[in-house]
Amino acid sequence: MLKSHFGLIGLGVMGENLVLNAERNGFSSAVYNRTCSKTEEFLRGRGQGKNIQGATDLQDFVGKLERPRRILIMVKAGAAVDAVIDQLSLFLEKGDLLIDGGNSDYQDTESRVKRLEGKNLGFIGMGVSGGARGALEGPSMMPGGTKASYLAVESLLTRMAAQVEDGPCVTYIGPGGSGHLVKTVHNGIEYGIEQILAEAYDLMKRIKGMKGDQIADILAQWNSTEELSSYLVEITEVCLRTKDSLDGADLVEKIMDKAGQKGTGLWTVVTALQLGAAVPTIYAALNSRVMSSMKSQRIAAESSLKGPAVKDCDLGSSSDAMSPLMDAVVLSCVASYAQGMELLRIASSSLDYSLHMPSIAQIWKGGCIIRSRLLKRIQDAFNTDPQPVNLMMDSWFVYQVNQRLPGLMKVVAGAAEAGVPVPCFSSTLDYINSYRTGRLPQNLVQAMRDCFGSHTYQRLDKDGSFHTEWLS
Ligand code: NBP
Repeated sequence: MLKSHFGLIGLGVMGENLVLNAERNGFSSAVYNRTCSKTEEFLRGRGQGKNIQGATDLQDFVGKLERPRRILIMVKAGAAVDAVIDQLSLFLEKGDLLIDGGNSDYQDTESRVKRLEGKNLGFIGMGVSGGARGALEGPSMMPGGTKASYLAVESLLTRMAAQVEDGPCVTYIGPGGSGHLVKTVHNGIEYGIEQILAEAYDLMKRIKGMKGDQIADILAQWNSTEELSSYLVEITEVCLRTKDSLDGADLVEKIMDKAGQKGTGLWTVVTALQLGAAVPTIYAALNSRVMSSMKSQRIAAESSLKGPAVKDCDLGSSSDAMSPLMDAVVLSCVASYAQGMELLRIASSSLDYSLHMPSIAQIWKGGCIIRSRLLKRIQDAFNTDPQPVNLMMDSWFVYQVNQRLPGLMKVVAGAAEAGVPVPCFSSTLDYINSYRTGRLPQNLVQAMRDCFGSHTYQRLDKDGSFHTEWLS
């Protein structure tokens, strides 16, 4: 049998769809999965009649690939990736190239790139976004590693990727673990937008008493606007319209209100804290998932900790697309992107990644979970100024903030009076209010620190470090 162009290890949801994508684009493929029965099942099912051959062990798999070998690893992130690399390395030869397409920690990727490039093997750490469907039809891909390794797989990746008006949704991200860092931050932004839409749903449901279809109608209106047209708004509308086949009621109302928060969302926040980047909207989304997991405590507290009775407030009406609520959603989404981009800008400089911000916005415009029309505005902003201090200072975004801030304030105030939690909306409001305040109260924090710990402080009116004997 002829040797295959491309190899894939890990026939999970993503691997299966990615190999079908590669094959459809003209790359004959070989596949291997730790549990052999899955490989057989795949070849008898979706892989049947395709230019895809199966392998029973890693030596057999490597032997089926043309040289230099190009192998995509799609297994669970963490120890499984190292296990696969270690076993596979025994059979690889100089010039062969591995791509880890899972959601790996960018610091693990940093060390894998060094370890494998040191053995004359190429290694790319690549974020892949788009879920099962994106993997099959065209995902957004974020490959990092050496430029030489990227060039060796560029034609494969550009053909597999989603396409938008200005090109494929893949580009060389940068050295080391940069591809996985960018994917991590992509997922942090995704956490933010998901929570923002959940808060909007909760307010419409609890304060206005709206049902799934009525809320979905509002989302359909939002999805037709430049500011909110996006994949996540689109699928949220679908989720809200879906009925339970058992009784025809809204299916979302039957789903347990608990969400996990390990992996990329957590890493986004930890990395931001380590690098000194402010990501309060994204952090609020992560924290909301933590709070959601305390289901039994929340049920117990419901009867003891008394808040106000839920009462009406001005969220707008269906005839104006719930205008103040839309303002809150738009500004919170803008804040999620702005915070994620700011984190990437700071990481790029701290880690020497030389990230090209307009290209990152460009490859997120299609294929991935956070794709949206807003990303065109973000791309334009970074094309105008590749290193803006903050996306919100671009003229189009300045206009959005100034127009929509009163709406966001109204919604946060109304939610507070009604006792309904809106962590992303309120964090966004604090973020914007802090960012636009020339003098914050940290002068008093510095005074306290000097008072109890002689930490010294700086003055506005003269240079140097100062200490006062506050308690004498
Ligand atoms: P999973 O994350 O569920 O991983 C399943 C695959 O990992 C199977 O092929 C399994 O083999 C293999 N595997 C495991 Br688990 N431990 C292994 C080990 N020690 N050695 C060899 N193989 C091992 O699959 P997935 O959802 O397709 O995700 C793959 C990667 O892509 C993950 O890092 C994920 O975070 C990332 N990702 C997922 C999505 C998504 O929407 N699902 C999107 C973007 C990225 P087995 O069959 O023998 O158990």
